[in-house]
This record gives sequence, C-alpha cells and structure tokens, in this order.
Amino acid sequence: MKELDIDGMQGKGGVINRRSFVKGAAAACAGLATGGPALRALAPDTAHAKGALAEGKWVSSCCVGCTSWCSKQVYVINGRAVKIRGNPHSKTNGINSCPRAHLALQQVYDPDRVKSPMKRTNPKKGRNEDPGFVPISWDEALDMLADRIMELREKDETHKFMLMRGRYTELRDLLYDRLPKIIGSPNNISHSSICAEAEKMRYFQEGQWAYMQYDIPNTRYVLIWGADPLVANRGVSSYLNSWGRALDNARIASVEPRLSGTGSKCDEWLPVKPGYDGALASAMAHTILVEGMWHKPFVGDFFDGENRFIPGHEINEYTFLEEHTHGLAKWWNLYLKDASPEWAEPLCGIPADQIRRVALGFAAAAPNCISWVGGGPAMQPRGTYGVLAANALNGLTGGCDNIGGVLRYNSRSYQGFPSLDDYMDDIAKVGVKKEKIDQRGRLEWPNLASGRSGGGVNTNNVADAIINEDPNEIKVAMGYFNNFNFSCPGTGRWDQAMSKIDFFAHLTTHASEMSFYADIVLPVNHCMFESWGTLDNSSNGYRSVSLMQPAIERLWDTKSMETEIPWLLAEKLAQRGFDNLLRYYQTIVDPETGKSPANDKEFELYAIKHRMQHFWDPAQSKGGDKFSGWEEFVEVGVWNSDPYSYRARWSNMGTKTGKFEFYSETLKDALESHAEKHNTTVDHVMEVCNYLARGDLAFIPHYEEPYEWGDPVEYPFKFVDYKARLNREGRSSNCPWYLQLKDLDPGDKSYEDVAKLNPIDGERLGIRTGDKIRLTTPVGSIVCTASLWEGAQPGTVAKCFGQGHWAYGRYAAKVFGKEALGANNNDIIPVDNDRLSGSTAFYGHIRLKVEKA
Ligand SMILES: Nc1nc2c(c(=O)[nH]1)N[C@H]1C(S)=C(S)[C@@H](COP(=O)(O)OP(=O)(O)OC[C@H]3O[C@@H](n4cnc5c(=O)[nH]c(N)nc54)[C@H](O)[C@@H]3O)O[C@H]1N2
Ligand SMILES: Nc1nc2c(c(=O)[nH]1)N[C@H]1C(S)=C(S)[C@@H](COP(=O)(O)OP(=O)(O)OC[C@H]3O[C@@H](n4cnc5c(=O)[nH]c(N)nc54)[C@H](O)[C@@H]3O)O[C@H]1N2
Ligand code: SF4
Ligand SMILES: [Mo]
Repeated sequence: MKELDIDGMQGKGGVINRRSFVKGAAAACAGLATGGPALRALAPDTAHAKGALAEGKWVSSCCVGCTSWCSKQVYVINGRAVKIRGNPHSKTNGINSCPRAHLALQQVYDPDRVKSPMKRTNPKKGRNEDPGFVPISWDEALDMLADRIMELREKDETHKFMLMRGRYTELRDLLYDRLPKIIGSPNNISHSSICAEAEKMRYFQEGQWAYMQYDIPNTRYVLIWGADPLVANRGVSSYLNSWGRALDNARIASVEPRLSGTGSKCDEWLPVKPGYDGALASAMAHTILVEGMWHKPFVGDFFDGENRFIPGHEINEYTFLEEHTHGLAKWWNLYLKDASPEWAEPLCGIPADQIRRVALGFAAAAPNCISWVGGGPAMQPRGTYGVLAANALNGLTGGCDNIGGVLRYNSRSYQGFPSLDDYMDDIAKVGVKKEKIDQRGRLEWPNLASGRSGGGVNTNNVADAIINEDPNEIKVAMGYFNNFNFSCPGTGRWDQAMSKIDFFAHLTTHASEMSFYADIVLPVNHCMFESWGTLDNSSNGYRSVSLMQPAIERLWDTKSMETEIPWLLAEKLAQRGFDNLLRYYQTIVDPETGKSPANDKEFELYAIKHRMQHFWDPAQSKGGDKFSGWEEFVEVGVWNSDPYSYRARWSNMGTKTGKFEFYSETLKDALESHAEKHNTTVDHVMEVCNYLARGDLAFIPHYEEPYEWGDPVEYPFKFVDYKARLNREGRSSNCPWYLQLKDLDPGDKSYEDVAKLNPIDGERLGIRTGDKIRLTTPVGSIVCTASLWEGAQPGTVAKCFGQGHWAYGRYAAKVFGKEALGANNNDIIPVDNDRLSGSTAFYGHIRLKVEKA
C-alpha cells in the first residue's frame, strides 16, 4: 500500500472536498475553531446562547463512544455536524456529556475514513503484506461476497461461514442473528467475552445476566471495585453529573491497584495488589458479620437476636433465619469464619485496620450503599469468584435493589423482529445445528451465561479454533464494527487466523488492523450521525431509549451496516436463486402503512420504526413517555421509562431459590449440568478450568489465589491495564484530540504512550520520566515511554489501553500499515480466561519485567 492509499479514494464529491476538510480538521485540532462550519466542539457555547448559530438545528441521536450509550443532540449547519451536547429530554444523562463525546466529530469527519468499497489485489495475507486495496463499486463488492456465500450453500458448507461483530445498535438482529441463520451458519460471534461478561456472574447470586445501574443520587456509601466511573464503565455522562452530590452526601472508596480518576476524588483508596480482590472482599464480609452489621430486614437474624458469628467458629445453620437471602450460614461455616482482615492483609496488601474501617463504614450506610463491581476484579483468570465476593456485600447490606443501592436496568420494550422459521431451508436447518466455531460448551469452556452450559460466547478462542480448524475450517467471514487483531490479547494469533480465511469482508468506517486481512472492505456509516438506529441506558432510576438518525449529509459512498448492506446482499443472493433472506427482510413492514420495503433505504426506515413502535406509537405504548407518533418521537429522540420500583426483586430474583444466594444453588445447578453433559464431576470441571475450589467451595464467594503468568523472580512487576478517559473503546486513536489531550489521564503525557511506574521503582532501576523502556512478559515485549508517578503502586506498571495501532490512519499509526505509534497492551497480555464466564482475562495475571530500551 502506498502512503495511506485509503486517502486516494474519492468521495462522492460535491459535498465537501477532502483537502478543505483536512484543513478544517487540522484547525479544530489546533484549537483554532474559527467559526463557519469548522469543528467547534471545544468552543464555548456562548455563540449558541446568543443565537449566533441559529441557522442550524439540534438533531437528536445517541453516542456509541462507550457502553454508556448516552442520549445526545447534534448541532447541524448546512448538513454538517458542528457540536454535540446531551439530550435535555433524557432522564438518565440529560444535558450532560463526558469529554469524549466530542471526539465523535473527529471520527465522522476523519479524512482517513474508507470512502468507497475496496478489494484486495494482493492474494497473500499477513501483517507485512500490502493488501493493495483498489476501489470498486458496491455492486462488484457485493457480487463477490454473494458468490462466496452461494458456493458454501452449493457444497453444504454453510457452517464454514462466520459473522463477527464488535459494537452494534438494537437493529443488530437483522444482521447478526437473521443473516447467518438463514444462510445456515451457527457462527455469529460477538465481542462480549472480551468486553465485560465476567461482571455478569452476579447472575448466580441475583439472577440478572446484565449490567446494573447505581443509585448515586440517593447513596450514602460507594465502594468501587476495579471500575473508574468518572472515566470509564457505563453511565459516565450521568454519573459525572451526580457525583458531586455523592461527594457531599456519601463516602466513596476505590479498590484499585492504581490511583484512578475516580480514586483521586474519593475518601479512601485501597491500593489492592492486582488479583487479590477476593481476599479483601471476603475479609470485609467477615468483618460485617462479626460486628453484627448485616442488614437484618434483608438478610434476617439469629432466632434470638444473639450474634454467633465468632471468628473461627462454625454456627448451627438452624439458628439463623434468613429473609431474602439463601445460604449465609453455609458460607460462614465453609469459608468466611476464617477470612479475617489479618488473614487478608498480607494477601491483598491492604492494612487490616483499613479493611475494618471501610467494611464497617460501608455497612453503617446500609441499606443505602453500593458495592460497584467493575471489570477489574472480574476480567481475570478465576475472576468469577472475585465478582461473587465483591457483589455479596450488596446482599449483606441490603443495598441490592434498594434506595441508594444497586439496581437493575428499568425494563423497556423493543419490538422483536418477525420469526425466521419459515425462511430457513433444509440446508440452513442442518447448518445451524453444527458446533459453533468458538467451542463454547465443551468441558473446558463452560461459558455459563444465564446459567446455561455454553450459554455465552468465547470471542478470543475463535482465533485458535480457526487456526486449528476445530470444529471446522472457516472459509467465508464477515466482520463489522470490530477489530479483534487489535483488541484481543494474543494479537499474533488473530493475524494468523485471519490470514487463513479464504474470503473476508470487513464492514468498517476505517481501514483498521483487521481490515488488513480483508478481501473486500465495505465502508459503513458512522452510526451516531449517518444511520437510523437505537441504543439505551439506565441511571437515576430511569431507562432512556435513544434514537439515532441520519443527522448529516453523508460525505462518502458509505452504507448502514445492519440494514442497507444486508438488504443489498440479500438482493444479490436472490439474483442467484436464493431469495430466503430477501423474502424475510420484506416481512418487516412500515408499521404506519403496512408497506413492504422495496429498497435498502426503506428497509432501514421500516426496521427502526418497527423496532421502536412501542415507544412512539401511542396505541402500542407499554409505559413510560408517550408520543403522538413517529414524527414527534424523531424530534425528541428519546423515550424515558417510568421511575424505578425499589425492592420489587426481594425474594423475587431470577435465582433457583428466588433469594439472593450466598450459597448459589443456581451455580451448583449450572455446574452440575455442565459436568453431567460431559460425564464427569464438578470437581473435575473446576480442575480443567483452572480454578482451585473443590466441593461446595465452588458455589460460594471466596478468594482464589490469582493465576499468574511468569516467574516472580524473572518478572517481578505486575501489569495494570485500563481504559483511557478519551478512549472510545478501540476507536479514538486517529482523532487528533485523543493524542493532544492524553494528559487527561493522571500520569500520562500528550502525544506519548506512557507506562507509569512508582518513583521508588524508577530510582531502583535507574529509569526516569521520558526514558524509553521495554516491558516484557512471558509472551511478548513492547517499548514505550516511562512516566514516574506515585499513583502506580510499587511493583506495578500501569498503562492505558488504546495506542499501538499500526493501521488506523495517519494519526494513530506512525506509518499506516507498517509502523505503530505507541504500543498495544494486547501484544504482551497472555491469553487466558475466566472459563466459567468465558471471559478473556485482562487483569491480575500479567507479570512483567521492565528495562531501559
Ligand atoms: N488490553 C485491552 N484490550 C481490550 C480492552 C482493554 O481495556 N484493554 N477493552 C476490551 C473491551 S471492554 C472491548 S468492548 C473491546 C472492543 O474491541 P472491538 O469490539 O474489536 O472494537 P473496537 O476496537 O472498539 O473497534 C471496532 C472497529 O470498528 C471499526 N469502526 C470504528 N468506528 C466505527 C463505526 O462507527 N461503525 C462501524 N461499523 N465500524 C466502526 C474500526 O475498524 C474499529 O477498529 O476491546 C477489548 N480489548
Ligand atoms: N473512557 C472509556 N470508558 C469506557 C470505555 C472506553 O473505552 N473508554 N469502554 C466501555 C466498555 S466497552 C466497557 S466494557 C466498560 C468497562 O468499564 P470498567 O469495568 O470500568 O473498565 P475496565 O477498564 O475494564 O476496568 C478495569 C479497572 O480495573 C482496574 N484493575 C486492574 N486490575 C485490577 C485488580 O486486580 N483489581 C481491581 N480491583 N482493579 C483492577 C484498572 O485499573 C481499571 O480501572 O467501560 C466502558 N466505558
Ligand atoms: S459516556 Fe460514552 S456514550 Fe456517553 S457521551 Fe461519553 S463516550 Fe458517549
Ligand atoms: Mo467493553
């Protein structure tokens, strides 16, 4: 590829020429927003207040920068987006915005977007192979893809088709579910298990396979485990707004190996040793029981009110009468009685005094308290038990489903798409029954999402499965909104796997690392500005469902990933004699007129109207905000639910007993059926999956020694990976603001990719801020810049995820397609998993050494 070939792609012309646009972007980047249609996101709002921007219009949409999915409005002048703010109609995030919302402008107007379909001219695939992309028409691109799919169908090989996705909108089923099934493939692979699945293992205590909202406005104590809510996690815009109130009314404690953005504004920092959360949480639970501080209306009490929780002593199970919980006495007897703060101190590195103080402070705020369990303790080998231990504190204190506590998302009702049963032919019916490529459900992959053996995806294992052709080879693949060659630990495996696939179509805004292995690249709309779509979020005791709409004029020859492209592909398949997909798509009619879609644009519009009918159609309303019809809904752009009903889940949880399960009958059931399926015992499953628990311990929260990669003598440090404030997941790196404002992360430097070390370690190793250093783990080595910073505890190295792109455009890579800027953490993170949830491990297991480069 010549220097940035994607650059050479011509735009549709007419709307704006690339050169003037680059100039505009550069000006904005330098902070020289000078009026007119230049990017003005960081300019003060005074001009608008005075009416100077009155010629434009605020259009509602939704941000996909992170999983907060905030309701937004975009200010549009002459078809160009110039500014973003929170949608004032939203009851969750309201007018508030996190800082990275504005980067969406630099994404959509990025001069390095893919501007027309492209095909590969170099048949060889590999990291050092220039794909030799040349522009082609949509017709040619989709003909190529349709031909390859028809070949699979003719040979009864539809299970050799695979669809992968990263982000999505709630129109996802049209592409992610219906397309592979109707073609006849079992392989729809989401990115969920490299995201945050292990967090959802709280399912085994409270029956919710879901993320939670946190009742910050009403809370009196927030204890945060490995999440940085002012920076990352979900609900950022909303919590940024309510946090001030929490700082006034509540105590906030952060359990984090590094000083996070949230940690820097809290009452207590507990700098836990990476991987030891389970010990700390168990000791807190022990303390709460010993001191008699559990919340009696939720948990219950001894029959006579006398506290028999004496360290080291078992209790008689029958003396404790539980209310809305299950198995407290078993948990105490099997484990907790010995988990004192003094036991935990040498393990987790937190002084016993601090453990007691925080545990008792937390319990004193009960039931208006939150144990907020983020990715840190979860996304580790053995992370399941860290999650159960930290989440159990919500059970002990009755913060579960309570005012000022941890709430589920309010319910909302998207309308499902019509059934596909009549559109799956015999080939498809056979194909979808074949084993999924990710091997979920095998003995060593319980992946117990929603309590089912093989219930969840195994994203990162797909690379190995493709390489080993186990269960089968993959011949034709599509990927959208994903970049697994960058975002998964063990990046080289993905390079190898993607090189093996005969034909790969990447649906993307940018030619990224994964696109390098593509046979065709299909340029997609930026879903916040250029497509219809919807996503939702929950906080403040509400749920908001936002509408995304084509707010601006498309600059390039792009299409919507979940609607227009599948429709056009369906037409191509129909031309080849296989019309099932097209006929299925035609069943999604305009709810107002009953008309079937005749083209890709109508399909998109009818699909969104269908999906959201319960929100905008007053006759179909299922509660929450009401609208007069579609037009009004498009204008407002967000539906809000009714307020939260607290405590409705008490004794009405989705667990086996209906209670909050300290001893999880639900997990026992799931593990036993997984073991039975493989003709073995639960103990054997635990052994194969690399957990230490045997017997009943497998069903209760407890500490598992972290499984580490690397000998502590050779690799004396532990690595702490985390999300940067301006990371829009893996997608901000080509935004100049991302690099310019990198120092928003404490200890970071603009235009640098730094690894942060404690000054004590720096002095010992003779390393100073600004030195180039090499970080080496047992699986790889990267070079970055040292920053000495007290917020990294001694013995650890903290580094943001996000840089190290070698193919994401002119700012993200040093030389596009050849040389990375900064370093990708995933080049040194060993591939490992929390196998009960199927999650990829990012934390707790990584040992490394640090040298001057
Ligand atoms: N070391 C480390 N690795 C991590 C993480 C971490 O914290 N540390 N975080 C993990 C998490 S939580 C997640 S969710 C994953 C995310 O990882 P992925 O699901 O792989 O997604 P992204 O890397 O965000 O990028 C998606 C790709 O989609 C394309 N794209 C960008 N914008 C758009 C758009 O608007 N539309 C479409 N269709 N395509 C677009 C680009 O090619 C981009 O590279 O990464 C995981 N990987
Ligand atoms: N700014 C920003 N926000 C985002 C995203 C983004 O890319 N950027 N992505 C969104 C996505 S896709 C997701 S899934 C969510 C995830 O939201 P979080 O769960 O908040 O994010 P992670 O970065 O996975 O959390 C890891 C945290 O755990 C800490 N940590 C590492 N090791 C340990 C440990 O052993 N114990 C403890 N207690 N903590 C540890 C890290 O320092 C880090 O703060 O964030 C969303 N929000
Ligand atoms: S919190 Fe996430 S979704 Fe919300 S505005 Fe910020 S980047 Fe966008
Ligand atoms: Mo994620």
